[in-house]
Amino acid sequence: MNNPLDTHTRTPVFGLTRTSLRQRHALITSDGFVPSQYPGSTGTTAIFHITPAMGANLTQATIRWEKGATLPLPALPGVERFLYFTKGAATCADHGKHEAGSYLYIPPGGSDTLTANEPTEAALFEKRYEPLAGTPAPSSRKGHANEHTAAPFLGHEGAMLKTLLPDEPAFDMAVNIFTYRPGATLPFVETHIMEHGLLMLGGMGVYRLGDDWHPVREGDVIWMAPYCPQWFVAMGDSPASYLYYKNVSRLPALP
Ligand code: UGY
Ligand code: MN
Repeated sequence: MNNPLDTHTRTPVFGLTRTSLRQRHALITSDGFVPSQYPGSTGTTAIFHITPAMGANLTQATIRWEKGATLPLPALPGVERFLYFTKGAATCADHGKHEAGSYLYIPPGGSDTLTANEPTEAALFEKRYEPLAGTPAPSSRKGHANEHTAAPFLGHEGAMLKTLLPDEPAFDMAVNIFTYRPGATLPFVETHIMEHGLLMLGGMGVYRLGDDWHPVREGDVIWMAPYCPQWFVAMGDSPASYLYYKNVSRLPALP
């Protein structure tokens, strides 16, 4: 019998969901995902989880391609994109082949067309690039999460952090993977100017968002606006990991 509290499987649950939308943070769970056709493509859908329509400064989406379908990413002046592949395999016209665990950074104004070699899924982060006077914008980057070494976060061996993009002034975004052993925590409640878009890659735990505590697990999406107090504890029998975006290396806007 289906668990009546299970919101992961679209069991009828009498109007219940773990999804929670607040002014400064959101948890969006897969039972409520609604895909739309990706403009300019057949066989490709997008679920836009986080967008400026909710007050965010980024877009975070899940893109799904059928085998043979293409995802057009046209050049948009000043817009940068980061794709992290979670399933399948795709070939990019300009940036080679990708598989689960690999990533592609397309710099401001860049473009590509990605064709799926099998059913494929990727997380997409998109934002308007903030230029830095005297520093040229970055060039494209690609790689695989396995090529990066995780380091203890602030010396905590239970919370291991991989940074996928170079920590260089040209980059105004970071995309990282955090992996926690069960019971490990984000060492303190962070409150910072940087914004986050986050995808739970595996495992489970409890996320503190503002003054709310949410049970979270694989597939969940979280938005944290600037200054949203945040904390996490991993639970269960296996490690919990999440992919997350943050804006970095720029001064706050002045009024
Ligand atoms: O990079 C970060 O701000 C990270 N420690 N935040 C988070 O995991 N919520
Ligand atoms: Mn943070």
